[in-house]
Amino acid sequence: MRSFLSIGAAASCLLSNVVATRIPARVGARAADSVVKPKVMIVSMFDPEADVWYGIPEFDVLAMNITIPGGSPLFPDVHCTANGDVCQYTIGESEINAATSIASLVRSPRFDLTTTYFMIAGIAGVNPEVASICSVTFAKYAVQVALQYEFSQFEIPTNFTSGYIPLGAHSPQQYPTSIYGTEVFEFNQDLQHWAAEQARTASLNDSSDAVAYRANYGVNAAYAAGAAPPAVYECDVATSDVYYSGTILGEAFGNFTTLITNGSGVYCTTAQEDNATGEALLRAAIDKLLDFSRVIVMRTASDFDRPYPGEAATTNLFWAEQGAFGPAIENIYLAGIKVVNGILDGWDGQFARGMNASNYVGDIFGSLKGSIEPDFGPYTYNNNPVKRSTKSMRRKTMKPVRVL
Ligand SMILES: *[C@@H]1O[C@H](CO)[C@@H](O)[C@H](O)[C@H]1NC(C)=O
Ligand SMILES: *[C@@H]1O[C@H](CO)[C@@H](O)[C@H](O)[C@H]1NC(C)=O
Ligand SMILES: *[C@@H]1O[C@H](CO)[C@@H](O)[C@H](O)[C@H]1NC(C)=O
Ligand SMILES: *[C@@H]1O[C@H](CO)[C@@H](O)[C@H](O)[C@H]1NC(C)=O
Ligand SMILES: *[C@@H]1O[C@H](CO)[C@@H](O)[C@H](O)[C@H]1NC(C)=O
Ligand SMILES: *[C@@H]1O[C@H](CO)[C@@H](O)[C@H](O)[C@H]1NC(C)=O
Ligand SMILES: *[C@H]1O[C@H](CO)[C@@H](O)[C@H](O)[C@H]1NC(C)=O
Repeated sequence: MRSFLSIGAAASCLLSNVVATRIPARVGARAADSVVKPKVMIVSMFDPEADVWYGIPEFDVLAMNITIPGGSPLFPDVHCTANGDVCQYTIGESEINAATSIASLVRSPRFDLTTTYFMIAGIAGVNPEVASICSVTFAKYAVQVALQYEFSQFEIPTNFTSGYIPLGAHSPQQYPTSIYGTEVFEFNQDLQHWAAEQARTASLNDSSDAVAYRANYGVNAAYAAGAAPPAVYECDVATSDVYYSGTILGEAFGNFTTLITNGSGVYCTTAQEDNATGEALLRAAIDKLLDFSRVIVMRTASDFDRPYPGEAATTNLFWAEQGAFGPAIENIYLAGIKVVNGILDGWDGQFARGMNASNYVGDIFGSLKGSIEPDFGPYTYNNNPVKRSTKSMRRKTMKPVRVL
């Protein structure tokens, strides 16, 4: 691993070709460090997701490496094109790595992210009720599904549908009464629609093993989408450090997604980071370091979250040759490049200004104080239910939350 100093020296040599997107260092930044203002920041979680962006014909993100103090020891550098327009950052897997890496990035003096589009681009498990393996999905919601009570399967009351119970509730179907703030994030739906449209122009990768495996799901009409060829979907992502698998937990977390989004979320993919990434981005957005309406969450489907009828859950997770990992990785690039190029090509006409969301964007607390009210959440904090109907009321009631 290279030290921060040597990277800084290397970067300042590279930076001698001054480019339009670079602006003078902010007060407080090291004199030798110039500030990079990316148009797009691609966020990967581990090597295979990152590698698809290296050695591609469209741009070279390995032209400039910038070490981020506080980043994952495995992935110390943000990688950028020479002109700083496109960067790629690997944040590490699971919630703690994701939150810590993003929190470090958004407060790095080496970057101005105020107009940057963040494209979270990773693989995920997929719900066969909504989509098939190798598909590409864009989320409106990210839901932290395992932020709940849990009993061992040996102690679950016989009348409970799963061992997970929302915090502060007394049964699985009850709405939580204790809200931490990271349960749900809602992203810009206009940007989600636009990104999905771009991705639909891509021709997606698939494999013969995946074709054979998904056909098994066709015997259950509820899994018709799981048996269909890969496509681009707009549906929501679950976040859980626990890599859960099987029909019962898939349904339980699907139910929780429905519950916590007041019926508007559709659980389709499961991964280990997006709510953590979302929270770190949201906190930076509160401090005006970035624009939360410029976040895209793209997940490609690398495996089914549950077995097909008749198959053991363990077979689906451990032993089956689903054949979707390679195509899902490939599809991050095939679909994602359309989104990145769309932003770059449309920068001057539209994307520099931003794309206003016609839906609420932000967290369950309404922390961003936008003009649109949250369409989910009970707005409770520390078990104190807070009724809000007006903006002025929200300001008052949200204040204690923001100082924490
Ligand atoms: C940036 O880092 C990658 C490895 O992570 C390396 O292959 C590449 O050469 C580096 N680029 C520069 C300009 O040093
Ligand atoms: C389960 O049964 C217990 C005891 O009869 C009851 O108190 C509880 O409400 C039931 N829970 C559900 C989810 O039905
Ligand atoms: C998927 O990608 C692999 C590896 O690049 C390639 O060999 C295969 O032909 C592609 N298949 C389709 C259906 O695009
Ligand atoms: C999911 O919700 C449905 C409808 O309320 C219910 O019938 C089902 O048992 C739930 N499944 C789980 C695993 O909680
Ligand atoms: C977004 O909305 C704001 C306030 O309603 C408006 O001033 C701005 O021009 C809009 N921006 C775009 C790109 O439409
Ligand atoms: C969401 O559902 C909860 C629980 O039913 C309710 O308290 C809350 O008011 C709902 N929120 C919205 C925005 O409808
Ligand atoms: C957390 O994940 C849930 C489900 O995937 C999603 O609806 C919510 O928007 C996410 N929150 C953030 C802050 O990303």
